[in-house]
Amino acid sequence: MKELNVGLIGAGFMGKAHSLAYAAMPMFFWPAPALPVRRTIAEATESLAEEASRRFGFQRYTGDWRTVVEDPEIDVVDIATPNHLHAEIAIAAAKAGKHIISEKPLARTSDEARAMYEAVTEAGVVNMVAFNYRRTPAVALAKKFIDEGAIGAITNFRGTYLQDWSADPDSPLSWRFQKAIAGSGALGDIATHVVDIARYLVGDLAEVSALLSTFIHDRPLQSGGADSLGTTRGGDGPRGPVDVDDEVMTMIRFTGGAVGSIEATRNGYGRNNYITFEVHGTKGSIFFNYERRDELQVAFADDPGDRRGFRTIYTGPAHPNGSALWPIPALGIGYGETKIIEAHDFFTAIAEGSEVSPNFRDGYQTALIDDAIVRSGETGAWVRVPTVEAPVAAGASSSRR
Ligand code: NAI
Ligand code: SOE
Repeated sequence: MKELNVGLIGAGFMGKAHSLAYAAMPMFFWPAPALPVRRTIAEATESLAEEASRRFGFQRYTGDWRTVVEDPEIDVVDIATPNHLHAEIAIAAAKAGKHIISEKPLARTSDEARAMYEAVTEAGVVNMVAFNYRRTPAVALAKKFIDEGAIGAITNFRGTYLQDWSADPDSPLSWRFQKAIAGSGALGDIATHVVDIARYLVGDLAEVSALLSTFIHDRPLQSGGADSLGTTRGGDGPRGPVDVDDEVMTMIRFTGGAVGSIEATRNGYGRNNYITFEVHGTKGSIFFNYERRDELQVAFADDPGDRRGFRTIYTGPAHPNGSALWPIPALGIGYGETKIIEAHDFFTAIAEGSEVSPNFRDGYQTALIDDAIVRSGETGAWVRVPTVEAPVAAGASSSRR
């Protein structure tokens, strides 16, 4: 079985999730498309990298990500750093001929995302952006129902991503509140996942009308590399400015004519990872809530009147990727499984020399939507979303699945 050497850059929350996925992927998907070898891990310093290599099972470590990109033995570069490093690392990795998976958002701005898309297109390497929520089996099942016409022509998509980890004004000023590092706030961090799901399920967006707000204007400075995601309190120490949005709400119009809305906040007490979507069609509706991620609710117009309403399907072996996961519906999947499926699909594309989705073209298209949302928030006007042109070289077209 072919082995692929992985160089992972960034050993925080996503470093953990991706390492777990590389270790576990062949245990779930067997025979594996190729075996991931956890070769080298890079962190901001050599000592962080050394510790991460022991924790996450990597053979080598480095305090300089360029070592990974320049190593001829590395096949795959995995970018799990804060957003400001995605473009520089991905462009260098593409030039070095590496296959690349980058965490979301692909970049801070659509200009950066375009440069990344052009670099992988030019290099012809397999590329993926890690919008893993679409790999939740219930979300893929929603896609299957929609593609089969089970709920008819789509008229409305309502999506939310609500969290509360930063609702406390004394939770620390992580990199996620700094425009120079993150690019934007709730928009790029979490709304962008829902934008990806909206595109996956319904199609491309034509225009947006948005409102972005910031309610907490400064926060206590945070020490240490990895984001504490609100698990620590800053206390009375020095504070720094928040220069990104706390909250985003946007109306959307799809190119196919459907309408809808997307909302996101990280300050909604009581909501934790409340990714929801409700899709209405001419023949039925679908509802999903990630906090109950094994369930998909469906309602069909042709159900008899005395029993019409939402019914719950528990995902299991009969559903997308289900046969690789657990043998009985409702045994339950976790966040980790979405990353395992993501790693499987990425490695399959490398092994087969095919494309995977969402790829950098999708990440660039999503960045164009995010930029349009920002512009609409600034001007108060509806803003049209440009469409990414067809690929200019082999290996870059978007094939959604
Ligand atoms: P984190 O703050 O937990 O970890 C980032 C790590 O990168 C830290 O350990 C930091 O020391 C390291 N780092 C910083 N500069 C570096 C450098 N020059 N070289 C090597 N390592 C460096 O952040 P987290 O939550 O892991 O986020 C990383 C990326 O993943 C972000 O783009 C974020 O948006 C994305 N993300 C995606 C999620 C998803 O569900 N797909 C979930 C969480 C984050
Ligand atoms: C914080 O809001 C965060 O870690 C996001 O960065 C991720 O993308 C999301 O999946 C979980 O929450």
